Formats: sequence, C-alpha cells, structure tokens
Amino acid sequence: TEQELSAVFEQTIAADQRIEPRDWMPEAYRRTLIRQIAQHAHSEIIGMQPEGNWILRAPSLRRKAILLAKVQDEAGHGMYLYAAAETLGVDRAELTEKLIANKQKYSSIFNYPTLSYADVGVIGWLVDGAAICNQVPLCRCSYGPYARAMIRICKEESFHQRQGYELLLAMVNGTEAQREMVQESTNRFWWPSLMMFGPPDGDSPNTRQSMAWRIKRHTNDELRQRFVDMTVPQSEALGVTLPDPDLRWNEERGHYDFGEPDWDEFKAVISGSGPCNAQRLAHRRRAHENGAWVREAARAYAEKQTAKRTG
Ligand code: FAQ
Repeated sequence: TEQELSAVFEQTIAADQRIEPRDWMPEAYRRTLIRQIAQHAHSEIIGMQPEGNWILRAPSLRRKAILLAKVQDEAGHGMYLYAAAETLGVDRAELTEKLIANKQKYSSIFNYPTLSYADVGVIGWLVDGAAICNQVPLCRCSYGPYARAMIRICKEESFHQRQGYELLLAMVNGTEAQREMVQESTNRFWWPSLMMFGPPDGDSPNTRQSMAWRIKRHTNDELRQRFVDMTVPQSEALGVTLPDPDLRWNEERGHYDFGEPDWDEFKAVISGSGPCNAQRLAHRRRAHENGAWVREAARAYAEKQTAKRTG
C-alpha cells in the first residue's frame, strides 16, 4: 500500500541511504528534485554565456585555452544534470522548452554582464567559490543520481575556482591598471555572489521540506556565512577590498559579520528584470533554433540505423 511504501521511503531517508530512480517516492519529492536539478542544469548552460563572451578576447593563447576548457566543462555539467533529471521521468527536450519559454529558473548570478577580462577571474573565484560551498553538501543529497553527479561536478568546480584565483593573482601582481580592474570587478560581483545562496531563511519557502528530505543539508543563510568566512582571507591574500562596510570578524560568534544583500534587486533579477535576463534567454533560444538541423540529422540517422537492423 501507499502507506507502506511511504514508510520505506521515510526509513531510507532517516537511515541516510539513497533514494534511487526505481524506488517509490512522494510526488512532491520528485517535483522538488526536478525543479532544483533542472534549475541547476539550466544555470550551467546559461552560465556559459557570461564567460563565453571573453573567449575571443582572452589576452593570450594560454588564457584562451584555459577559458575554452572551463566553458566546455560547464556544458558537460549541464548534460550530467539533465541526465540526472531524466531519471525522474522528465525529458531533457521538455526542460529546455521550459527554460526558453521562461517557465523554469536559472541562477540569478548569470543575469549580470561581464564587462572586463578581470570578470573571468572573479567569476572563477567568487561564483565558482559560492557554487562549491553550495554544492559540496549536495554530494550527500538523498537522491542517488543527483548526489553522484555532484561528486564529479564539485571536483571540476574546485579546479575552476583555482583557475580564477590564479588569474587574479597574476593580475594583482601586474600593473596598477590591472589591480584596479580586479577591484572594480570584485565590487560588481560580491553582492550578486552572496545572492546565489537564495533568499534569507525566513523567506525561503522550500528549505524546511528540502532539509527534512535531506536534499538540502544546510540552510541558505548557513551556506552564505560559510562562503563569507572562506572568502575574506582570500580577498586579503589578493589585496582586494570586499565592498561591504559592515564586514568584520566577530570574535564571539567565531564568524564574520556582514551586511544585508539588496533583496529587492534579487527579487527583480529572479523574476526576469535583471540587467541581462532578456539577452541570456534570447541567446539560448537562438542557439536552440540554430541547432534544429543537428537534432533533425541525428533523428534521421537513428531511424536509418534502426531500419538497417530491423530490415
Ligand atoms: N537564482 O525556497 P528557496 C553554477 C529561487 S552554480 C535564481 O530558498 P531552494 C556553477 C528558488 O528556485 C548556480 N533563483 O529555494 C557555474 C525558488 O523558486 P521556485 C546553480 C533562485 O531551491 C559557475 C525561490 O527562489 N546552482 O551553475 C535563487 O530551496 C560558473 C525560493 O528559494 C544550483 O542551482 C537564485 N540564486 O534553494 C556555472 C545549486 N535562489 O523554484 C557556470 C542547486 C533561490 O520555487 C559558470 N540549487 N531561487 O520558483 C540549490 O541549492 C537551491 O535550489 C538554492 C535555492 C539554494 C539555489
């Protein structure tokens, strides 16, 4: 009976074991995972655009090769994640349709422009740094296919983060103009990076249930704090200032205190009116339409192969 199945599900979660695709699961658990994994996959794919903007303009062959490899990794992450979502009974094509119809979200961070080459380094440092903080606990997510995908993705993300930090180290040891570029970029990306963790716990409708199901292991605010604590010493090593006058070490708490992100800006960005939302979606839509002939050719090829085998 449904009650017995539900009890087995609850026991599996309580014992910290994994739910696998063929196991019974509550519909709401399935829906939550599809929502989160699809949003995560879309973020990887849309996230190729801001950095992709600099591939043709990278300052040397070495920097171009590094950036190209990184952006390709993001495509790979998107593919793993769509594959993980497909184990829940949805289709990648359907998820892509929802993205380009603006019916599923992707991370707010990718709606900001990349205005200077320093942004490539700062995205690696802050955006990949925040992504790692958020995703390492997801390696222990209760849903097996998502947890396993996260292990490989996190390894690659750590590499991306180092890549960004190394680029910034080169720039801060360069000319005064290069140091200024790094500072200016940090000023633009700091607050949007903090917003990647989602709304404050009091305004996060999904956290409670997702923690009970052990999809999420920490709240949005806990992970945001962890990111700040990790990043401040890195900013000191780089010699850049984080643009928050309220940022200071709190001896009593054993954490850094920090200011409040502009949540009105966050709401505007996730509801479609950030600086680049329209551009990002239009680009994705165009790429999808331009790829129609590839999908058509693949289908025709598959049909011929089937005909050969069965004919
Ligand atoms: N942007 O109740 P909560 C990357 C939505 S890293 C947009 O707290 P939840 C790597 C949320 O969906 C970025 N929307 O929700 C990379 C919900 O709306 P809904 C991707 C956001 O799910 C680096 C509503 O607000 N990483 O791509 C955001 O419990 C460089 C209420 O929020 C992931 O997706 C936001 N920042 O917690 C790639 C990680 N925050 O769906 C390329 C997996 C919240 O009800 C270049 N996801 N919302 O309409 C998660 O960990 C969670 O989904 C959270 C949100 C923590 C993002």
